[in-house]
Amino acid sequence: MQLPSVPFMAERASTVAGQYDALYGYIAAITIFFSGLVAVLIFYFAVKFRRRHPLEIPRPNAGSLTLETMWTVVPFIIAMTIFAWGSSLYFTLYRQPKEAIEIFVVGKQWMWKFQHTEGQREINELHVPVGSRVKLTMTTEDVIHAFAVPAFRIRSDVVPGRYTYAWFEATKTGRYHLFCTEYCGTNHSGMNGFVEVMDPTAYQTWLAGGGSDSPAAAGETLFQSTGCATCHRLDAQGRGPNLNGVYGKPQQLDDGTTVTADDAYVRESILNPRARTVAGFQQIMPTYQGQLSEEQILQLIAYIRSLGAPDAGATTGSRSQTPATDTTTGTVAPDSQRSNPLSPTQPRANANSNARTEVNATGGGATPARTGGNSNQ
Ligand code: HEC
Ligand SMILES: [Cu+2]
Repeated sequence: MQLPSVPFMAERASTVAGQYDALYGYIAAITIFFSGLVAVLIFYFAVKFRRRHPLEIPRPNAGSLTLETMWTVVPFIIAMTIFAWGSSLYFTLYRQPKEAIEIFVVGKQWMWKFQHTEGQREINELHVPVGSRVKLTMTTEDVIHAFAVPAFRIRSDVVPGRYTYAWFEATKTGRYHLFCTEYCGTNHSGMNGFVEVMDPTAYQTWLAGGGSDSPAAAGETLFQSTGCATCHRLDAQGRGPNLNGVYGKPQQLDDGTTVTADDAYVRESILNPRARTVAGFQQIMPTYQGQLSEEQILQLIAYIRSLGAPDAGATTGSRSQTPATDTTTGTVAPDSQRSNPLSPTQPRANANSNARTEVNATGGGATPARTGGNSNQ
Protein backbone atom coordinates (compact mmCIF):
# COMPACT_ATOMS: atom_id res chain seq x y z
CA MET A 1 0.00 0.00 0.00
CA GLN A 2 1.32 3.42 -0.90
CA LEU A 3 1.01 5.77 2.03
CA PRO A 4 0.55 9.46 1.44
CA SER A 5 3.56 11.53 2.32
CA VAL A 6 3.10 13.90 5.19
CA PRO A 7 4.69 17.33 5.27
CA PHE A 8 7.50 17.76 7.82
CA MET A 9 8.02 14.03 8.03
CA ALA A 10 11.29 12.46 6.97
CA GLU A 11 11.41 10.70 3.62
CA ARG A 12 10.74 6.97 3.59
CA ALA A 13 13.90 5.31 2.43
CA SER A 14 13.97 1.88 4.04
CA THR A 15 11.94 -1.30 3.91
CA VAL A 16 10.45 -0.74 7.35
CA ALA A 17 9.65 2.95 6.92
CA GLY A 18 6.24 2.32 5.34
CA GLN A 19 5.19 -0.20 8.00
CA TYR A 20 6.37 2.13 10.71
CA ASP A 21 4.41 5.06 9.33
CA ALA A 22 1.31 2.92 8.82
CA LEU A 23 1.28 1.97 12.50
CA TYR A 24 2.03 5.53 13.50
CA GLY A 25 -0.78 6.78 11.29
CA TYR A 26 -3.18 4.22 12.75
CA ILE A 27 -2.42 5.32 16.32
CA ALA A 28 -2.61 8.99 15.33
CA ALA A 29 -5.96 8.41 13.58
CA ILE A 30 -7.44 6.69 16.65
CA THR A 31 -6.22 9.50 18.88
CA ILE A 32 -7.60 12.20 16.62
CA PHE A 33 -10.92 10.42 16.21
CA PHE A 34 -11.54 9.94 19.93
CA SER A 35 -10.23 13.38 20.91
CA GLY A 36 -12.57 14.88 18.30
CA LEU A 37 -15.47 12.75 19.47
CA VAL A 38 -14.99 13.77 23.10
CA ALA A 39 -14.67 17.45 22.16
CA VAL A 40 -17.88 17.36 20.11
CA LEU A 41 -19.78 15.44 22.77
CA ILE A 42 -18.76 17.95 25.44
CA PHE A 43 -20.55 20.69 23.53
CA TYR A 44 -23.47 18.53 22.51
CA PHE A 45 -24.14 17.30 26.05
CA ALA A 46 -23.58 20.76 27.50
CA VAL A 47 -26.40 22.04 25.35
CA LYS A 48 -28.66 19.02 25.50
CA PHE A 49 -28.50 18.53 29.26
CA ARG A 50 -28.27 22.14 30.27
CA ARG A 51 -30.29 23.30 33.27
CA ARG A 52 -33.47 24.81 31.92
CA HIS A 53 -35.03 25.91 35.13
CA PRO A 54 -33.48 27.15 38.44
CA LEU A 55 -35.25 24.47 40.48
CA GLU A 56 -34.72 21.61 38.06
CA ILE A 57 -33.60 18.31 39.60
CA PRO A 58 -32.09 15.76 37.19
CA ARG A 59 -33.67 12.38 36.78
CA PRO A 60 -31.83 9.66 38.73
CA ASN A 61 -29.50 7.61 36.56
CA ALA A 62 -29.79 3.87 36.96
CA GLY A 63 -26.71 3.10 34.83
CA SER A 64 -26.58 0.98 31.71
CA LEU A 65 -24.90 -2.36 31.46
CA THR A 66 -24.83 -2.15 27.66
CA LEU A 67 -23.03 1.18 27.69
CA GLU A 68 -20.54 0.10 30.32
CA THR A 69 -19.73 -3.11 28.48
CA MET A 70 -19.23 -1.17 25.29
CA TRP A 71 -16.82 1.36 26.68
CA THR A 72 -14.81 -1.45 28.21
CA VAL A 73 -14.75 -3.88 25.33
CA VAL A 74 -14.24 -1.45 22.46
CA PRO A 75 -11.14 0.27 23.93
CA PHE A 76 -9.79 -3.14 24.93
CA ILE A 77 -10.03 -4.38 21.36
CA ILE A 78 -8.47 -1.20 20.01
CA ALA A 79 -5.62 -1.37 22.52
CA MET A 80 -4.96 -5.00 21.61
CA THR A 81 -4.75 -4.23 17.89
CA ILE A 82 -2.12 -1.59 18.70
CA PHE A 83 -0.29 -4.09 20.89
CA ALA A 84 -0.31 -6.88 18.32
CA TRP A 85 0.67 -4.66 15.41
CA GLY A 86 3.27 -2.86 17.52
CA SER A 87 4.95 -6.00 18.75
CA SER A 88 5.09 -7.57 15.32
CA LEU A 89 6.76 -4.42 13.99
CA TYR A 90 9.04 -4.31 17.01
CA PHE A 91 10.33 -7.79 16.23
CA THR A 92 10.90 -6.83 12.61
CA LEU A 93 12.92 -3.83 13.73
CA TYR A 94 14.91 -5.36 16.55
CA ARG A 95 15.57 -8.93 15.40
CA GLN A 96 18.80 -8.81 13.52
CA PRO A 97 19.07 -10.46 10.12
CA LYS A 98 21.55 -13.32 9.92
CA GLU A 99 22.80 -12.33 6.51
CA ALA A 100 23.78 -8.70 6.28
CA ILE A 101 26.58 -6.33 5.53
CA GLU A 102 28.13 -5.73 8.92
CA ILE A 103 29.39 -2.38 10.05
CA PHE A 104 30.94 -1.47 13.37
CA VAL A 105 29.84 1.82 14.88
CA VAL A 106 31.61 3.55 17.75
CA GLY A 107 30.08 6.69 19.20
CA LYS A 108 32.31 9.20 20.89
CA GLN A 109 31.86 12.75 22.10
CA TRP A 110 31.03 14.05 19.51
CA MET A 111 31.30 11.94 16.43
CA TRP A 112 30.27 8.65 14.86
CA LYS A 113 33.02 6.33 13.69
CA PHE A 114 32.24 3.56 11.24
CA GLN A 115 34.27 0.63 10.06
CA HIS A 116 33.35 -1.64 7.19
CA THR A 117 34.25 -5.32 6.99
CA GLU A 118 36.61 -4.51 4.12
CA GLY A 119 38.51 -2.06 6.27
CA GLN A 120 37.17 1.32 5.13
CA ARG A 121 36.75 3.73 7.97
CA GLU A 122 34.60 6.82 8.00
CA ILE A 123 33.57 9.51 10.42
CA ASN A 124 30.06 11.01 10.44
CA GLU A 125 29.51 9.60 6.98
CA LEU A 126 28.32 6.11 6.20
CA HIS A 127 28.30 4.61 2.72
CA VAL A 128 25.94 1.70 2.09
CA PRO A 129 24.43 0.07 -0.99
CA VAL A 130 20.76 0.30 -1.83
CA GLY A 131 18.72 -2.90 -1.55
CA SER A 132 20.96 -4.80 0.87
CA ARG A 133 20.52 -5.41 4.54
CA VAL A 134 23.00 -3.62 6.71
CA LYS A 135 23.58 -4.57 10.32
CA LEU A 136 25.19 -2.15 12.73
CA THR A 137 27.04 -3.36 15.82
CA MET A 138 27.34 -0.34 18.04
CA THR A 139 29.05 0.79 21.19
CA THR A 140 30.51 3.96 22.65
CA GLU A 141 33.81 5.07 24.10
CA ASP A 142 32.28 7.44 26.60
CA VAL A 143 28.69 8.28 27.47
CA ILE A 144 25.36 7.06 26.17
CA HIS A 145 24.54 8.17 22.66
CA ALA A 146 21.74 7.10 20.36
CA PHE A 147 22.03 6.35 16.68
CA ALA A 148 19.09 7.45 14.57
CA VAL A 149 18.36 7.73 10.86
CA PRO A 150 14.88 9.22 10.53
CA ALA A 151 14.54 8.33 6.84
CA PHE A 152 15.07 4.66 7.74
CA ARG A 153 12.92 4.90 10.89
CA ILE A 154 15.66 3.37 13.00
CA ARG A 155 16.92 4.48 16.36
CA SER A 156 18.90 2.63 18.96
CA ASP A 157 20.66 3.61 22.15
CA VAL A 158 24.41 3.18 22.10
CA VAL A 159 25.58 2.27 25.56
CA PRO A 160 29.04 2.09 27.15
CA GLY A 161 30.16 -1.46 27.88
CA ARG A 162 27.56 -3.11 25.71
CA TYR A 163 26.83 -3.90 22.13
CA THR A 164 23.53 -2.80 20.71
CA TYR A 165 22.37 -3.56 17.19
CA ALA A 166 20.28 -2.00 14.48
CA TRP A 167 19.58 -3.00 10.92
CA PHE A 168 18.05 -1.45 7.83
CA GLU A 169 17.65 -2.01 4.14
CA ALA A 170 17.69 1.21 2.16
CA THR A 171 15.24 1.39 -0.72
CA LYS A 172 16.35 4.63 -2.41
CA THR A 173 19.73 6.05 -3.22
CA GLY A 174 20.44 9.43 -1.73
CA ARG A 175 21.87 11.21 1.24
CA TYR A 176 20.05 10.91 4.54
CA HIS A 177 20.67 12.61 7.84
CA LEU A 178 21.91 10.60 10.77
CA PHE A 179 21.72 11.98 14.28
CA CYS A 180 22.70 11.38 17.85
CA THR A 181 19.38 11.47 19.67
CA GLU A 182 20.50 11.23 23.26
CA TYR A 183 21.85 14.36 24.90
CA CYS A 184 25.54 13.60 25.35
CA GLY A 185 27.26 16.84 26.29
CA THR A 186 28.13 20.26 24.94
CA ASN A 187 28.37 19.45 21.24
CA HIS A 188 25.59 16.89 21.17
CA SER A 189 23.74 18.91 18.56
CA GLY A 190 26.76 18.67 16.27
CA MET A 191 26.97 14.90 16.53
CA ASN A 192 25.34 14.15 13.23
CA GLY A 193 26.20 13.24 9.70
CA PHE A 194 24.94 11.50 6.60
CA VAL A 195 24.20 8.05 5.32
CA GLU A 196 25.05 7.91 1.66
CA VAL A 197 22.99 5.23 -0.06
CA MET A 198 24.64 4.27 -3.34
CA ASP A 199 23.70 1.89 -6.09
CA PRO A 200 25.54 -1.43 -5.69
CA THR A 201 28.11 -0.87 -8.44
CA ALA A 202 28.99 2.61 -7.21
CA TYR A 203 29.26 1.13 -3.75
CA GLN A 204 31.65 -1.57 -4.96
CA THR A 205 33.79 1.10 -6.58
CA TRP A 206 33.73 3.11 -3.40
CA LEU A 207 34.73 0.04 -1.36
CA ALA A 208 37.58 -0.68 -3.71
CA GLY A 209 38.89 2.84 -3.28
CA GLY A 210 41.40 2.01 -0.60
CA GLY A 211 40.99 1.47 3.08
CA SER A 212 43.01 0.04 5.85
CA ASP A 213 43.09 -3.52 7.10
CA SER A 214 39.77 -5.26 7.53
CA PRO A 215 38.69 -5.41 11.18
CA ALA A 216 39.49 -9.12 11.27
CA ALA A 217 42.99 -8.53 9.88
CA ALA A 218 43.58 -5.62 12.25
CA GLY A 219 42.35 -7.89 15.04
CA GLU A 220 44.86 -10.55 14.06
CA THR A 221 47.68 -8.02 14.25
CA LEU A 222 46.47 -6.93 17.68
CA PHE A 223 46.14 -10.53 18.77
CA GLN A 224 49.86 -10.94 18.10
CA SER A 225 51.04 -7.55 19.31
CA THR A 226 49.14 -7.50 22.62
CA GLY A 227 50.30 -10.99 23.49
CA CYS A 228 47.02 -12.86 23.26
CA ALA A 229 48.75 -15.29 20.92
CA THR A 230 51.26 -16.35 23.55
CA CYS A 231 48.51 -18.04 25.56
CA HIS A 232 45.88 -18.63 22.89
CA ARG A 233 47.77 -20.78 20.44
CA LEU A 234 46.04 -22.49 17.62
CA ASP A 235 47.08 -25.87 18.92
CA ALA A 236 46.47 -27.58 22.24
CA GLN A 237 49.77 -26.40 23.71
CA GLY A 238 48.78 -22.94 24.92
CA ARG A 239 47.98 -21.91 28.47
CA GLY A 240 44.68 -20.51 27.28
CA PRO A 241 41.94 -22.21 25.28
CA ASN A 242 42.36 -22.61 21.56
CA LEU A 243 40.01 -19.97 20.16
CA ASN A 244 39.45 -21.79 16.90
CA GLY A 245 35.73 -22.18 16.28
CA VAL A 246 34.82 -20.75 19.69
CA TYR A 247 32.72 -17.85 18.44
CA GLY A 248 29.00 -18.45 18.44
CA LYS A 249 29.37 -21.83 20.18
CA PRO A 250 28.36 -22.78 23.71
CA GLN A 251 31.27 -22.65 26.15
CA GLN A 252 31.52 -24.94 29.16
CA LEU A 253 32.41 -22.91 32.25
CA ASP A 254 34.08 -24.12 35.44
CA ASP A 255 30.93 -23.58 37.48
CA GLY A 256 29.13 -26.12 35.31
CA THR A 257 27.09 -23.61 33.32
CA THR A 258 27.44 -22.89 29.63
CA VAL A 259 27.30 -19.61 27.75
CA THR A 260 27.22 -18.80 24.08
CA ALA A 261 30.38 -17.08 22.93
CA ASP A 262 28.76 -14.00 21.42
CA ASP A 263 30.08 -10.45 21.13
CA ALA A 264 29.23 -9.64 24.74
CA TYR A 265 30.97 -12.77 26.03
CA VAL A 266 34.18 -12.21 24.07
CA ARG A 267 34.20 -8.60 25.17
CA GLU A 268 33.82 -9.64 28.77
CA SER A 269 36.55 -12.28 28.41
CA ILE A 270 38.94 -9.55 27.32
CA LEU A 271 38.01 -6.83 29.80
CA ASN A 272 36.98 -8.88 32.77
CA PRO A 273 38.41 -12.40 32.37
CA ARG A 274 37.65 -13.32 35.97
CA ALA A 275 33.92 -12.90 35.54
CA ARG A 276 33.73 -16.33 33.94
CA THR A 277 36.29 -19.05 33.58
CA VAL A 278 36.36 -21.69 30.91
CA ALA A 279 36.20 -25.21 32.37
CA GLY A 280 39.64 -26.77 32.70
CA PHE A 281 41.59 -23.52 32.72
CA GLN A 282 43.20 -21.32 35.37
CA GLN A 283 42.33 -17.70 35.89
CA ILE A 284 45.60 -16.47 34.53
CA MET A 285 44.36 -14.23 31.76
CA PRO A 286 45.17 -10.58 32.56
CA THR A 287 42.54 -7.93 32.11
CA TYR A 288 42.91 -5.61 29.15
CA GLN A 289 40.73 -3.00 30.76
CA GLY A 290 41.93 0.45 29.79
CA GLN A 291 44.49 -0.86 27.30
CA LEU A 292 42.30 -1.38 24.28
CA SER A 293 39.97 1.07 22.59
CA GLU A 294 36.42 0.09 21.72
CA GLU A 295 37.46 -0.19 18.09
CA GLN A 296 40.31 -2.52 18.96
CA ILE A 297 37.98 -4.72 20.98
CA LEU A 298 35.62 -4.90 18.01
CA GLN A 299 38.58 -5.85 15.82
CA LEU A 300 39.61 -8.63 18.19
CA ILE A 301 36.03 -9.89 18.17
CA ALA A 302 36.03 -9.82 14.36
CA TYR A 303 39.26 -11.83 14.35
CA ILE A 304 38.07 -14.40 16.89
CA ARG A 305 34.88 -14.70 14.92
CA SER A 306 36.79 -15.40 11.73
CA LEU A 307 38.75 -18.20 13.42
CA GLY A 308 37.49 -21.54 12.26
CA ALA A 309 34.01 -20.23 11.65
CA PRO A 310 32.36 -22.58 9.16
CA ASP A 311 31.33 -19.63 7.01
CA ALA A 312 34.34 -17.48 7.77
CA GLY A 313 34.36 -16.28 4.19
CA ALA A 314 30.82 -15.09 4.39
CA THR A 315 31.16 -13.24 7.65
CA THR A 316 34.50 -11.58 7.18
CA GLY A 317 35.05 -11.32 3.50
CA SER A 318 32.36 -11.26 0.92
CA ARG A 319 29.38 -8.97 1.03
CA SER A 320 26.17 -10.87 1.05
CA GLN A 321 23.25 -9.54 -0.86
CA THR A 322 19.74 -9.72 0.47
CA PRO A 323 19.03 -13.37 1.06
CA ALA A 324 16.05 -14.98 -0.60
CA THR A 325 14.63 -16.20 2.67
CA ASP A 326 13.40 -13.73 5.18
CA THR A 327 15.75 -14.07 8.09
CA THR A 328 14.34 -11.17 10.01
CA THR A 329 11.09 -12.79 10.91
CA GLY A 330 12.17 -16.38 11.32
CA THR A 331 13.52 -18.00 14.41
CA VAL A 332 16.61 -15.91 14.86
CA ALA A 333 17.94 -16.41 18.36
CA PRO A 334 17.18 -13.21 20.20
CA ASP A 335 20.23 -13.64 22.43
CA SER A 336 22.40 -11.29 20.53
CA GLN A 337 19.91 -8.48 20.89
CA ARG A 338 19.23 -8.81 24.53
CA SER A 339 20.86 -5.76 25.98
CA ASN A 340 23.24 -7.66 28.17
CA PRO A 341 22.32 -11.29 28.22
CA LEU A 342 25.17 -12.43 30.37
CA SER A 343 26.09 -10.24 33.24
CA PRO A 344 24.06 -7.11 33.67
CA THR A 345 26.38 -5.36 36.04
CA GLN A 346 30.01 -6.28 35.41
CA PRO A 347 30.74 -4.84 31.99
CA ARG A 348 28.83 -1.69 32.64
CA ALA A 349 30.81 -0.91 35.78
CA ASN A 350 34.00 -1.36 33.81
CA ALA A 351 32.83 0.77 31.01
CA ASN A 352 31.93 3.56 33.34
CA SER A 353 35.44 3.73 34.73
CA ASN A 354 36.60 3.76 31.14
CA ALA A 355 34.34 6.62 30.35
CA ARG A 356 35.68 8.64 33.22
CA THR A 357 39.30 8.36 32.16
CA GLU A 358 38.39 9.13 28.59
CA VAL A 359 36.52 12.23 29.61
CA ASN A 360 39.32 13.50 31.79
CA ALA A 361 41.85 12.91 29.09
CA THR A 362 39.95 14.93 26.55
CA GLY A 363 38.92 17.60 29.01
CA GLY A 364 35.30 17.04 28.12
CA GLY A 365 32.86 18.75 30.38
CA ALA A 366 29.31 17.63 30.81
CA THR A 367 28.92 13.88 30.73
CA PRO A 368 25.40 13.14 31.80
CA ALA A 369 25.83 9.41 31.52
CA ARG A 370 22.34 8.23 32.08
CA THR A 371 22.22 5.02 34.04
CA GLY A 372 19.48 2.48 33.82
CA GLY A 373 16.16 3.18 32.19
CA ASN A 374 17.08 2.16 28.71
CA SER A 375 13.78 2.53 27.03
CA ASN A 376 14.85 0.78 23.83
CA GLN A 377 16.01 -2.48 25.21
C1 HEC B 1 48.38 -15.19 30.26
C2 HEC B 1 47.69 -15.94 29.23
C3 HEC B 1 46.59 -15.25 28.45
C4 HEC B 1 46.67 -14.11 27.71
C5 HEC B 1 47.87 -13.20 27.49
C6 HEC B 1 45.35 -13.92 27.11
N1 HEC B 1 44.52 -14.92 27.52
FE1 HEC B 1 42.58 -15.16 26.97
N2 HEC B 1 42.39 -16.71 28.23
C7 HEC B 1 43.42 -17.29 28.96
C8 HEC B 1 42.90 -18.38 29.76
C9 HEC B 1 43.71 -19.26 30.71
C10 HEC B 1 41.51 -18.45 29.48
C11 HEC B 1 40.50 -19.45 30.07
C12 HEC B 1 40.16 -19.08 31.49
C13 HEC B 1 39.21 -17.91 31.58
O1 HEC B 1 38.15 -17.94 30.93
O2 HEC B 1 39.53 -16.95 32.28
C14 HEC B 1 41.23 -17.40 28.51
C15 HEC B 1 39.98 -17.16 27.95
C16 HEC B 1 39.76 -16.33 26.88
C17 HEC B 1 38.55 -16.29 26.13
C18 HEC B 1 37.32 -17.15 26.34
C19 HEC B 1 37.60 -18.41 25.54
C20 HEC B 1 36.56 -19.49 25.56
O3 HEC B 1 36.88 -20.61 25.11
O4 HEC B 1 35.41 -19.26 25.98
C21 HEC B 1 38.72 -15.36 25.14
C22 HEC B 1 37.72 -14.96 24.06
C23 HEC B 1 40.04 -14.81 25.30
N3 HEC B 1 40.65 -15.43 26.35
C24 HEC B 1 40.59 -13.82 24.50
C25 HEC B 1 41.83 -13.25 24.71
C26 HEC B 1 42.34 -12.11 23.99
C27 HEC B 1 41.60 -11.40 22.85
C28 HEC B 1 43.57 -11.82 24.49
C29 HEC B 1 44.49 -10.67 24.11
C30 HEC B 1 43.90 -9.34 24.16
C31 HEC B 1 43.85 -12.82 25.53
N4 HEC B 1 42.78 -13.65 25.63
C32 HEC B 1 45.04 -12.89 26.26
C33 HEC B 1 44.74 -16.90 28.96
C34 HEC B 1 45.24 -15.76 28.35
CU1 LIG C 1 25.89 11.67 21.21
